[in-house]
Parts: sequence; C-alpha cells; structure tokens
Amino acid sequence: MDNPPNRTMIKAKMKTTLLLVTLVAVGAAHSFSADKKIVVGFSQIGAESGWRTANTESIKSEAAKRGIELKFADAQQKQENQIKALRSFIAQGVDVIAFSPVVETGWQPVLTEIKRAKIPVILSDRAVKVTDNSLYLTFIGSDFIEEGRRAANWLAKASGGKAIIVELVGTPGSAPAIDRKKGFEEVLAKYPEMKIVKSQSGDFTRAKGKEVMESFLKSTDAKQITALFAHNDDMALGAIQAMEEAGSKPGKDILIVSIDGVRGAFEAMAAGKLNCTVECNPLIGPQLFDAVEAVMAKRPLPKRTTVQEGVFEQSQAAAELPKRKY
Ligand code: GYE
Repeated sequence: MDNPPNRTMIKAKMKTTLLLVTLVAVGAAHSFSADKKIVVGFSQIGAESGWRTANTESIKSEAAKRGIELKFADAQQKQENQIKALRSFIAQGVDVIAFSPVVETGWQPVLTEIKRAKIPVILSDRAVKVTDNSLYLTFIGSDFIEEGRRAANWLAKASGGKAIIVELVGTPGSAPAIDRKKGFEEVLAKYPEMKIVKSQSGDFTRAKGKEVMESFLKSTDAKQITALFAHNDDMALGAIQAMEEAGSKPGKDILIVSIDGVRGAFEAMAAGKLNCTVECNPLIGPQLFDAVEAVMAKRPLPKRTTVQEGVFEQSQAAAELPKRKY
C-alpha cells in the first residue's frame, strides 16, 4: 500500500512549486525589462579636472535615474584607449554610443566602423573634425570659442586694455584648447596693448598647471607678467600655488581669469586669489540622456545643442559659492 504523503512532503512540494513560480515570474520580468532596457556605451576622457569629475557624476547618476544601462569606460586621457572602448561597444552591440573625444582629429576610421554597425553616435562635451558629418548624430556641448571671448573681454575690462599675458593651454589638439585660444585671441586683436608673451600646455591638470607656471615665473622677463589666462580652473589653481610659492600675490600682482566655474575656483575668488571664472557647465547628463531617449524613440534631434553659461567675478563669489552644484 502506498504511503499517504506526509505533511513534510506536502510542504516540500509546495515550496518547490512556489520557488518555480517565483523563478518563472522573475525570469519573465527580467527578460521583459532586458528587452526594453536601453544600453549606452560611454567613453569618458579621464578624471583630469574637477570639471571632468562633475561631468562623469552627472552622466552616471542620470543613467541610473532613468534605468538606462551604462557601460562606462575611462580612457585616462588617451585617444587609443577611447578607440579601444568604442570598438568594444560595437562588439557588445550597445544601442547608442556616446563619447567625449579627447582630441578633435583621428576619429574617422572608428566612427566609420560604428556607422557600419548601425549604432547611433552622440558627441558629449567635445567636438570632432571629420569630413563626413553623418558619422555622428548630434553634439551636445559648450561654445568654447565664446568662452575664450568672454575671458578676454573680462580681462580687457579689468586691465583697462593693457596686459602682458601668460597662457596655460588645455590638452593639445582638444576642441576646448583650440577654441578657447581662438576666441581669446579674436578679442585680443582689438587691443594692441594686450599681448600673450608665453603660452604652454598644462594638459587641463592642476599639477601640470603648477609646473608650467613655475617655469614661467623663473624666466628672466617674469616681472613683466600682469595677467594669466588659464584654459581651465584646475590649471589656474595649480598656477596660484606656484605664484604663492614664488612670493607673488595671485589675483593682485597677476590678474587671473580661467574657465569652468568649479567650486575650487569660487573658493579661490572668495579668498581674493582668482579674479574671474567663465562658466562651462559639466552637468549635461540630463541633456545627453534626453538625446539617447529621442534616438531610441526615433525622434529627430538637432545637430548641435549648446549649454547656457555665465561669467563670475570675485565680488559675486561669496554669494554664489553655496549655490554651486559642482
Ligand atoms: O574645461 C576641462 C576639462 O572639455 C570642457 O575638459 C571640457 C574641459 C574642461 O578637463 O576642465
């Protein structure tokens, strides 16, 4: 005679059934969301500045907020690493590729490969130079030429149109370094008594900015210098340290204007060591993922989206500081 199933057996059976039902449900939910989840590959330049860190944070948090899967790669400021990352995004079959190109040139081959794979490309922050503009869908970023003009206009006003300027340039070949210089010099052309006497790259980092400023200050004609134009705040902050160590007063002996508007710049302005920062907004995560969602929904996108920005002087620093988001 068969033994009637005892309570323990029934319980065990119920447990198994429950487990199976749960697994099936989870599986269904998973494959459902996996079908729908947008996957974006993003190749970031690196972590060279306060601006970049804020930009990365904005992109990561916005992707998380929208439930978008983000494959994020840090290239440590090397183009070859970015190209490798882009190729791996093709291999992984992501829905959209976005990246912030460290330099302007050299992208044509990899962008052509991406186009062949039919993956849309969004340029974030920096532009590329390609002969075929259909290689990317849209570019979201600041107007760097205008930032350069704003810096020069501020300096012309503050110096009464008379300045012996040293320049800390950004990463050679990068869109912001090329364009900021261009905009700055365009305005300078109107002021015959404003001259750039030294110009060298500090690679957008604080350490390099300090190092290059030290060498500027050691040169024989260092005493003539009345102004510094730094292509970003981090290099200006490094240069401020160099000036203090050399016994000169940043913001007084030498007027300093830089670009980005990071918190550290506002702190330096409040302390009287930096004179002006031209804002460049890194918080473009929301705009980037608006574009991603538009692509996925097959909605049209403008070829170019710029970012709204301001200019801040020392007198505004203390009031602005608590409001800064980066
Ligand atoms: O100004 C600088 C960063 O591309 C606008 O890159 C960006 C620049 C920014 O390293 O701080």
